[in-house]
Amino acid sequence: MLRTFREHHIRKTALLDGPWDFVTDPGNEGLHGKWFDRFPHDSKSLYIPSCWNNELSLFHYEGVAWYRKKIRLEDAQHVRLIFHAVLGHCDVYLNGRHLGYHYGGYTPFDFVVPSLSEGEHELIVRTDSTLDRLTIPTEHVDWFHYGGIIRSVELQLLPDLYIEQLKIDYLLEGADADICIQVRLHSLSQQAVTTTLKLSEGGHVFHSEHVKLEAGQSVDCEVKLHWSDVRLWNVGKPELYKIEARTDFDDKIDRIGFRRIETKNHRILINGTAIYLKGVNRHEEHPEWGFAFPPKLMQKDLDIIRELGCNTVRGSHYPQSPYWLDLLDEHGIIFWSEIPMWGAFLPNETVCEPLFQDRALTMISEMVSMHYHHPSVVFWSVHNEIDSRTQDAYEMTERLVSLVKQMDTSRLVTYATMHPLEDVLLPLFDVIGINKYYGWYEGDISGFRQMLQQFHERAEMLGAGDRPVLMTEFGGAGIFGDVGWEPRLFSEDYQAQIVTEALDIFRSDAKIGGTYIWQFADIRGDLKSDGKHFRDRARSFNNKGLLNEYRKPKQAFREVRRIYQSWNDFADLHK
Ligand code: ADA
Repeated sequence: MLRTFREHHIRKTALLDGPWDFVTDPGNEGLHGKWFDRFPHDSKSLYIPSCWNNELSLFHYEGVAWYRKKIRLEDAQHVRLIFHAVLGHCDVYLNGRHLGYHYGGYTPFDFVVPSLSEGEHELIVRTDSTLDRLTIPTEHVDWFHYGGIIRSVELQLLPDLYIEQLKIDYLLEGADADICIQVRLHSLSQQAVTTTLKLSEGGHVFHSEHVKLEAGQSVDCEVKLHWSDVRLWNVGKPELYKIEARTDFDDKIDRIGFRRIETKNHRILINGTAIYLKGVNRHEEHPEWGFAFPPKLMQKDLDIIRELGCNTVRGSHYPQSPYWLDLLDEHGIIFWSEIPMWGAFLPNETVCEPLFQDRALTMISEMVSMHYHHPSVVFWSVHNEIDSRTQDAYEMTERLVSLVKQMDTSRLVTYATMHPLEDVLLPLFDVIGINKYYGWYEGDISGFRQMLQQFHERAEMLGAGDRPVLMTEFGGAGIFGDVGWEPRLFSEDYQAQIVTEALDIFRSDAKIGGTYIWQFADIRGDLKSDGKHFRDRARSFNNKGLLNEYRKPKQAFREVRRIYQSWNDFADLHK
């Protein structure tokens, strides 16, 4: 299940999920041995989507693995293969022919194969999950190094003339929307083709035209409209519109919500009303499924997050599933989306590398395209905890921010800094996120007060004093079940104390616009006996979850629920 609604009624689509042939290639022999043409006989069967590390004996495997699926076509067809997410490097081969390469992890890529003959075809995928100094994330990252095809693979049968893209933009004035809909049609035909193009919403056709395409041509159709009195999407009050583009041969449905995003007096405004953000950081990860997170569990995460009283979630630290965002759209919950540039130990030389920057730019562009229509997305974040004190970081960040602004001017661009008192990037952003762990990694909890006071002065000095500031990470580890009388490090009691006292400090600071607790649920960590990082990750987990990894609540969950449920969603603008 990719979305909570159908994206096509006419176009034939099928998920290739299920058993694939699978073989690891620890010696990286497959390319030389032409495994894309001669798949090894000693493969096993692996269910897709999944992370291979969740299989017996493959827990620690990081490296190359090959997958094969045989597909059968009843007739010759134009075929589109969509890989909704594959971790790391990925090469795709069809019948021995290289279709293409993709680097990434959490965003889709696709291949169109015109006129594929009837009969059986062999689809082979080579993936490489190896992390190094130029991958995103790099090898030093605080989550488990999973590998695999983590989201569905989809097969679509395309007509000669198909809808390549549907893009919907609008400008809102009160409840009046100036809408611009772009539909890109592409022809795979040898002859000229004509079609009607109809646009509709809720069964009501509001635009119809005839379009002619020459052989092999792409045509962009642009439709401008003015709608009055639209129902606005809002926090806790979601209103959604399904827009359908339909030709004589094909269709594409997407969903939008009308809302205006602004900032004022350190606040985030939705439709002119200031919202106080009550959030958590959520990894889309589970010990049994890794990053191949099933929709059923997304529903459960949503229920728990609503029970907690949250009105926002930070998708730490990578683009999360469209299905998850559909759920947030449907419940009026704000989402922070980011790319997996996780920087706590990122050397400056890496930041300067063109390959590293190009990968980040591609990830941003794919993230923005994938989540473009979700009304829940309010923040695009370009990195987390890089060394934000250097000129090199400034130059790279300028490139990343300007790409986001080129692609989308309707949302806020942000990041999370771990160097709030030395950071040189503040003026580049619409909103500033601060990650700090007083009471855990440094000093005691009251340290937040002094840090924030200094931060606000510095932000003012750098010309960024008017920006909303969000506490994007804070917290401490509590091992599930370790409850007692004394608040020791790693006890549920001390974790609850850190989080509650910190929330109290932030709420009384008029320049803080909201809080994202680190973190929603415990996640697997990447620990090595000879590694120098993350030595405090007991059980090989990051234990700062309000819930454990199986979504059982800790004491901190109950405390935060009490606090978040007592706070209003709306904030005072005049403080
Ligand atoms: C960082 C980081 C998180 C996590 C956290 C922690 O701020 O952004 O991914 O590693 O620290 O638990 O230490």
